[in-house]
Amino acid sequence: MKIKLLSCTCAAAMLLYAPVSMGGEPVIFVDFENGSWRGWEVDGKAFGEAPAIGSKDPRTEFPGSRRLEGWSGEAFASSWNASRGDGATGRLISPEFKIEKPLIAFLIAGGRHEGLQCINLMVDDKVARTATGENSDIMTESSWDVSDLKGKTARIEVVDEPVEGNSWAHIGIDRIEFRDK
Ligand SMILES: [Ca+2]
Repeated sequence: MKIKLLSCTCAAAMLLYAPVSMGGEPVIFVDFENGSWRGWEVDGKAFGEAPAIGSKDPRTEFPGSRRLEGWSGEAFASSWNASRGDGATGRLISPEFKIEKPLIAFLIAGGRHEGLQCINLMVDDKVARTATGENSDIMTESSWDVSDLKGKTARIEVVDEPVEGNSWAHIGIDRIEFRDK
């Protein structure tokens, strides 16, 4: 009887604890680990037929022995094009989602070209948040506070548009997730 009571107490405690724990965990929106653009709309040639996979993918190698680094897992989005380099352009458009958590975090690398080489949060077909790389090929984490957009339907666009001179005209993105903090 004592044991039974104990197990009931534990079960009750877990039931109370579990929703809090799960509610606080980051939700991965996309990490590209399935190796496809499934669910995403892909325009142009820059991002290729599928996400880049691993350090041997030609989309990690830039002139002057520079390499893309810092992605999460194996696969990631890179607009450096193996044959056209910085000259290729294109856009990745995510499926729609509802904003439920106050932060959207992601890994980003590439050029600092506002509106041209960027990741955008689109709400009501307008750019609600945007971010660029820092002229670096090392992916670093960035995030948007979207607490004021809770309940809105949104999508994410990863943009590679022409840049004069083709300097730093590429972007890398990985692991977009929704977080509480
Ligand atoms: Ca990844």
